[in-house]
Amino acid sequence: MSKSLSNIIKRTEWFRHDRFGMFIHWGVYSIPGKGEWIRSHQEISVEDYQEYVDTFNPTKYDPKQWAKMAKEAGMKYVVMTAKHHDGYCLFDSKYTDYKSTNSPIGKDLVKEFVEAVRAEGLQVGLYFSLIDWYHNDYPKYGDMIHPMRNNEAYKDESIDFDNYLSDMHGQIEELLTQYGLLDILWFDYSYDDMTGEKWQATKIMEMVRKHQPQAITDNRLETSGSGQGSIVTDSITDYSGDFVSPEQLVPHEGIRNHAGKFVPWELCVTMNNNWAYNPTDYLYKSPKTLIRKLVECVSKNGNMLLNVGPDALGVINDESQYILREFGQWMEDHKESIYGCGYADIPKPEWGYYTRNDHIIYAHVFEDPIGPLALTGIDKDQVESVRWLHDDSEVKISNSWTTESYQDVLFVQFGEVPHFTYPLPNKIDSVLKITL
Ligand code: H79
Repeated sequence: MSKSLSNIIKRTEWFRHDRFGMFIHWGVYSIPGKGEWIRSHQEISVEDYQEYVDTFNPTKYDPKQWAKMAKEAGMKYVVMTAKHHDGYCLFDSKYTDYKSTNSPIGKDLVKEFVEAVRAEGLQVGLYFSLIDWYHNDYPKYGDMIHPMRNNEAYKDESIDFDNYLSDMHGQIEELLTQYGLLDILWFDYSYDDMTGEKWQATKIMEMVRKHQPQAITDNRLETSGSGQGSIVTDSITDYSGDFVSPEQLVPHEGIRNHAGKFVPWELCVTMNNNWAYNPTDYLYKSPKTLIRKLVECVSKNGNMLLNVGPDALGVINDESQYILREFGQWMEDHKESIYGCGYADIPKPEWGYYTRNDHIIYAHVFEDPIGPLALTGIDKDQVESVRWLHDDSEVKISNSWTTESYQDVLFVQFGEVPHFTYPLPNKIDSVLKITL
């Protein structure tokens, strides 16, 4: 099974079109509310973590509500943590007792999730941790990140890593066979020598192709959120994945392969500074900042997967809901400049970003101009019309700056558009639709 970038490009067609998705980090760790790394950060033993496992009872779990919020925000796909590094499964795995069907809630939460997301007409994905801090046969002492990395009791422990792999593969196969069609498998993550064939990644991909040939995968069977992997090289492995997954960082010029061709990529990003629920973390990015980041990703041929961390009961907090609603309002008027759009192949203008869909260029104007605005890089003679995207009103092409040297530059002059009247509303950016 050899892979090429053109296969990847074909497989990811819907993904590159849709551009915007929701990430959900949720599990037993949502109870202490200090993020999903709590066991590692505080070096908590399995025994001490058990109180959360015993009390996990998300009585307000309503994935239909989550899916609705995602849809109303303009998101087109949703990816949830079926299992995070703590090893706790939100699905009914026969390879472990550490699962939600054994909790007070007693439900297969993944099953309800995938059904709810599909019912909203969205694509559905599952996050699966390659790392497992619960399994007996996962390396502990001396591992970079394991909660027991410093615990001498595990120093001379012998483990059967093949047994771990067999259970881990078994769980992946359960997800691939018991939850209907999956659009994305989001594996997380490779580090140190824990990468590629150490996970028996070829075998994992054979299972994926056998059961879910349409599913796309991230690149983390090979790398972490700061790596790119073989997808950008001229020797793409079977387990390169279909997209690069930069974590908490927007690549400064998109992501291209060795030959200069763009590869699919997806920024995953938190609203505050935690993936899973942490009510003491108030450092939310503003809706305006996040909307601009989505635009920036699209302008560089990338996607954005925006995270929410519901609380232990399953409730998405007010701050996150507010951000989602602001996205929804902006997307209602401007989605045409996001879906199906990508890199415009025009140098970035100093006032914002261009996105493009074929013969239509969208100018995302981040600044209030004084006088005429230069739509730099666009051939004046090719322009058929310039309109505001939100109301289709015409924008005047300006003749107010016509010295010799600027005759070829396309200028527009904004009139009395509401965006620029006093008092300035806290409005997110408007978009010009330039038809060639
Ligand atoms: O699921 C989310 C994270 O839990 C997981 N990937 C996203 C999608 C993830 N978080 N961090 N990482 C993966 C990379 C790990 C970075 C580390 Fe560290 C730096 C591990 C050790 C040093 C961060 C800082 C975690 C511990 C200290």
